[in-house]
Amino acid sequence: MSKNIIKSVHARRVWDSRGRPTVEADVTLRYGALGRAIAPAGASTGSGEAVERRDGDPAFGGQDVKGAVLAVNDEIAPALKGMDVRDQASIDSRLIELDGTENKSRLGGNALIAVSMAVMHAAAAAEKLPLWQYLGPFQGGSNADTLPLPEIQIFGGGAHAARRVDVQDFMVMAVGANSYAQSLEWTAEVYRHAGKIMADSGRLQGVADEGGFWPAFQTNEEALETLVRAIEAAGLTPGQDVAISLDIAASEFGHGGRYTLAQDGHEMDSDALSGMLVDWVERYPIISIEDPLGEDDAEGLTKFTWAVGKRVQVVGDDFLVTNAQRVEDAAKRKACNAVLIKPNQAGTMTESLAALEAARACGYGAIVSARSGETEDATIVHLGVGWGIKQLKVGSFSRSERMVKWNEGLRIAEAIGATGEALPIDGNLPPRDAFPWGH
Ligand code: 2PG
Ligand code: MG
Repeated sequence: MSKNIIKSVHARRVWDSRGRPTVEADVTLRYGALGRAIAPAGASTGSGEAVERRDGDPAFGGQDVKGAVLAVNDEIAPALKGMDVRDQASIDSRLIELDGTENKSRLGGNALIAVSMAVMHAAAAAEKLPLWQYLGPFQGGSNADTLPLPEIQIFGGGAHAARRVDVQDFMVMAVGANSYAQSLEWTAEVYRHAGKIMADSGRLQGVADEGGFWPAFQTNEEALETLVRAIEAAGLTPGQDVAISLDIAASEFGHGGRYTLAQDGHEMDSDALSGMLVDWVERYPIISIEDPLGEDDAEGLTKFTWAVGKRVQVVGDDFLVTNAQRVEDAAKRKACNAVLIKPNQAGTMTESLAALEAARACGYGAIVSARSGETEDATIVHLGVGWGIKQLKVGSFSRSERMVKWNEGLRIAEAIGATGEALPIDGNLPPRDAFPWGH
C-alpha cells in the first residue's frame, strides 16, 4: 500500500546530552506519515561496535557529523526512496550493502541507526500505532503486556565521571516492586536518599554524564556501601526490595588480562579482578554485573561466569556489542549469561533484533540500553516493550534525556493496563537459580 512507501529521507545535525553533534533522521511516507529518530553516542565504546562517523576537523573537537548527515541526504535517501517501510529487513540490508564496510565506517553507524530507527517509527506512524504496539504483531510477536524492569544508575563513574572511581555504573533494580510505576517510585526514594547522604557528608558535587551522583569516594567499595545505606534510608530492604547492579566497564581500565584500578591503587590480573568482584557479590546484594572483565578477556569472562553465573546476571556489553554471532560464540564458551542490546552498536534495527533472537536461542537474558550520550529520543523504551525485552537501562533518575525515557514507560504502562495502573513487572529477572550455567 502506498501509505507505507518512502517518499523522502532527510537528516539534520542536532545536539546530544553532552552538547555534541549527532544525527537526526526523518523518514516521510507518501501520505505524510513521519518517522523520526536520533542516534545516541557512547563514551565507553566496545571496539566491535558500528563506527560513528565524525568529521575530525577542528569544529566541536572533531565531533561534528556533517559527513554522516550528507551520507543520509546524498546517498541513503535516494537508495531508500520508493521502498516499503514494513520491510525493515530489506531496508536494513540495503543500508548495509550501501555502506559496504564491515564496521559501517563509510556512511557511519550514526547515519545508519538514525535512518533505520526512523524507518521503524514511520512504519508505526503509517499504522497510526505507537511503536511498542506496532512492533509486537508486525514483527512476528504478539502485543506485549508487561514493562521491562528498570535498571537505574545512582552513582556514575568510569568514563562518565572523569574516572573519579573505576566502576562505571552503580545501579539499582527494584526487584521487589510489583509494577513499573512502583519501581520508579522506589528508585526515586533511593536516589533522593543517596543525594542526601552525599550532601550530609559534604560530598555532593553534582551529577555525572548519565545523571547519577558524582562519585566523590575514596574507593569503589565506598560507593557500594553508600548505595546499601541509601536503600535502607529509603525504608527498603537491600536485596529483597531493591538489589544492586554494576557495570564495571572493565575494558576502560584493562587490556590483555591486566587491569589497573586507579582508585584503589591496584594493578591486577584477570583472576584477581574476578576474585574481587566475587567477593563483592558475596558481601553486597548484587544481582547483575556487566562487563566484569575486558572485551578481549573471553577466558576471564568464562571463568567469572562459572564462578557466579548461577547467582548473578553476567552481562556482556563491550564484549558482545549487540552482535548475534558474538552472542553465539560467547554461549559456546559459556561466557556471560545476558546481553546488553544497544541498537547503535549494531547499526541497524534488524541486526539488533538478530542479537536479541540469538540471546533468546542461547538462553541468555537481555537488557535494552541507552547510551551515555542521549537525547529526547525514547525509541529504546518502545523496543523494550514491543520486543518483550525484560530489562531497561537508560541511566539515572535525573536529567531530561533520561527522564523522557522513564516517563515514556509510564505512558506505555498506562496504555497497556486497562485501568490505568501499570501491570506487574512479572518475573522479569529470572530466579537466581535459573541462570544457565556456573555453580
Ligand atoms: C554502558 C553505557 C551506558 P556508554 O557502558 O553500558 O551506561 O555507556 O554509552 O558510554 O557505552
Ligand atoms: Mg556497559
